[in-house]
Amino acid sequence: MTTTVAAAAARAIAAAGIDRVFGLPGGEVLVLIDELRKAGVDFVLMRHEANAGLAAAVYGKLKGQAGVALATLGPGAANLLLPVSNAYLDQEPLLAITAQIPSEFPKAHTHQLLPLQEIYRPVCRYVEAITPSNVETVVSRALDACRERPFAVSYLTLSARDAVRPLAAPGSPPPSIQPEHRPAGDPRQQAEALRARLAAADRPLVVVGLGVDSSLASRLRRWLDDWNLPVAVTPKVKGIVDETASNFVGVVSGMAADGLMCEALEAADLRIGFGLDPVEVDKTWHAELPIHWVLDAPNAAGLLPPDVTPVNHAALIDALLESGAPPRRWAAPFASFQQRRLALLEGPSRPGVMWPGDIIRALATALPAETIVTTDVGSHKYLFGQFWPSRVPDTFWMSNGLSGMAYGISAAIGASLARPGQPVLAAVGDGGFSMNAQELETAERVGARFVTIVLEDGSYSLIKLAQEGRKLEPYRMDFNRIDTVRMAESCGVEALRTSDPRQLADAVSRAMAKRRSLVVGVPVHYEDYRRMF
Ligand SMILES: Cc1ncc(C[n+]2csc(CCOP(=O)(O)OP(=O)(O)O)c2C)c(N)n1
Repeated sequence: MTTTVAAAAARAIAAAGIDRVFGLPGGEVLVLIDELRKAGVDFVLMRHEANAGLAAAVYGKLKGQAGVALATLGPGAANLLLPVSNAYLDQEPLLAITAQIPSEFPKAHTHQLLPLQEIYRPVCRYVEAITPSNVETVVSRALDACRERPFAVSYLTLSARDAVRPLAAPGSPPPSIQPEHRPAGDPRQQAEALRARLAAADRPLVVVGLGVDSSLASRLRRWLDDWNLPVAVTPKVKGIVDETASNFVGVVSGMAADGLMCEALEAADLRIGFGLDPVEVDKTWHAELPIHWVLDAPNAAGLLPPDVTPVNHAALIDALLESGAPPRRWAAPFASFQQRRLALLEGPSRPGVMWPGDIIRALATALPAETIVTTDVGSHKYLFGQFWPSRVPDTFWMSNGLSGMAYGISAAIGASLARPGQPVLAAVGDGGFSMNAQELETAERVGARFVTIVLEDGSYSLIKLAQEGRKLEPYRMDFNRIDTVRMAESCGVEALRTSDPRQLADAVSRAMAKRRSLVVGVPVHYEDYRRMF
């Protein structure tokens, strides 16, 4: 039997070890979905392409592969642009595949025709059409391109006509694309230079960012702990160090307590940007304060600060550990910042709502350290980003480079499918929840089990606080409440509402123990967030 282009593409995806593709179909991708099925690749049917792409990227990264998302042409491809943009800025390996109008169609055929490759190209490392003559190489090249650090997005189109054509003799192979790398310097020399700078510093602060691979966590922790170095992280690498350890200073990059974190950064007399990527930073301190950059690849958009020689992170940490005793002892130079940070979790309780700090404390007590936490974007993201005590690598997921709402539930689906034995918690606002709560039905159907906490304040609270901060008239930031509990129940998920921290902790523990999904509506007052920002 002749092999079709769709069959060859599906086999290439399966041969790369990919067992799930996330998407939403159109008639133009039916043949590819069928070939994926035959090749043993499950199609995770979702209710919006954006959610499919977000789930795919988390799934892929947790499995150590590229995530793969599939959508139809035109509207499906337009919807898929959001997670592609997210993976581009948050540096997650993602292969996006969509249909496209066959190139041989008459020029006058403009129905659903968008210049997809041109639209996707600025945010993708690799963009190609799958054709009968390149399918044998183009899929694996696209997968390789997005898995090269810094991770990126590849985008392939396949027309419904090409999908059913037999393979043709290979033409000239599509180019393989590698990101440009400046050669790394000598790790021993770089370690010596860093030692010398640390020896001269009274208040050094290591800021670990998105550019550090989580596989380095144990070596990184050994260096930081052996030398008792104060450390801060950005949200995308929460868990790479133990945030309950005594040398942990806090989370920098626009979360709660950001003013305090900016003060700490200014108080440091040596800032070591270890894999720090300014894509996560919503202020300009990364360009204004001197930073000793320790980067092993360019940052988002291919940027590397001028005059910075890349390092190999693993080799540098090894060289530091082998370089002997710490160059100096530091006696908790950020202790007052650490105390002030934790004090922000304390606050008054109001009747009928839960103080945000109590939500964190109740959940942190109820859930084991290996719990994977995902968030949406809003005030609750600032809360969890700063105060959720991450202890294990790869257990915290938020959209931060792009900072797009409605990430949490999709990310939880991807995480739960990738790590079925691990507890997963999605913390979302009621605004974001109403953008994609329907994916709770997807989760139930595909066996993704997780607990969702919906912080209910009847508003886009982060933007409402910004409106107040700018002394603008209160205008159009509140919405009528949708009943979270009934919405969850209509998707087949148990749900309850509580403003009692103990009841929250008990309900979450019970659901996790039974491996059942649960949605908990937690009323909060938007003004309480202001005390923590
Ligand atoms: C897709 C998208 N649209 C708009 C925004 C701007 N935005 C950031 S936070 C926010 C409010 C989110 O409200 P909600 O989900 O209820 O969370 P809360 O701030 O109340 O915790 C908005 C509108 C965004 N980041 N992403």
